[in-house]
Amino acid sequence: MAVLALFFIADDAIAVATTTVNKNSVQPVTDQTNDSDLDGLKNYLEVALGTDLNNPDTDGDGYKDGEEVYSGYNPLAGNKDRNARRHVEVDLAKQQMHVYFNNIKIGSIPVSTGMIKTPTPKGTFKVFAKKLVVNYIGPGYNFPNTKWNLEFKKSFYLHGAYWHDHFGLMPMSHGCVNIAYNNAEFLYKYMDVSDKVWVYGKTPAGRVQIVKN
Ligand SMILES: [Ca+2]
Ligand SMILES: [Ca+2]
Repeated sequence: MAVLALFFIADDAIAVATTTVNKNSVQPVTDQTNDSDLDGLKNYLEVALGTDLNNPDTDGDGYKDGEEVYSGYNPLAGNKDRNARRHVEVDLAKQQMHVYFNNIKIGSIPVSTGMIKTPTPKGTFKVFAKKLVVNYIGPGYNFPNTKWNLEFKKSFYLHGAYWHDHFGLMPMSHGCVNIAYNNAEFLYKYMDVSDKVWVYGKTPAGRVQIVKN
């Protein structure tokens, strides 16, 4: 009974506190979903990246903080400055790609990597070429006019894939990292030549068991 009473007191305290909070006030930064200034950048990311929680355009350059970060631009520098550290990490075991801005994870993208016999190379690489369209043709496959290609090792790309939808589920490729077109377009615009690509983990033989981070 004593424990129950404590819970009731705690609940009452929370109820009082929430009713006195102004709707426009900043929510706790531990909230992973809130975006107080509606600029497309969550509060906890604004704190981590040093932008203003209550100003949608911290550097006053006409572009919202969220727009800038998710396009790879520096939200603190103005004038479409791309001076920032962008990188991606590909977790083969989970078939997920994590996207980082100044070493803060800003999102994850489900991917489909190389199969066991044609694995995606592991290690640290840099994007060295951006190609809008590539024709992928080889033994047993022919995927012409493939959009959004980022080459990170000779003949190995992060790229859009229109011929399947097994992203986040299982390896399907001959070594490249397959991405849904909308995500591949985002990534193509986000990453610059010389941005880092880190590939790690063990390629699953079939479907992945865990798809969450
Ligand atoms: Ca925000
Ligand atoms: Ca701005």
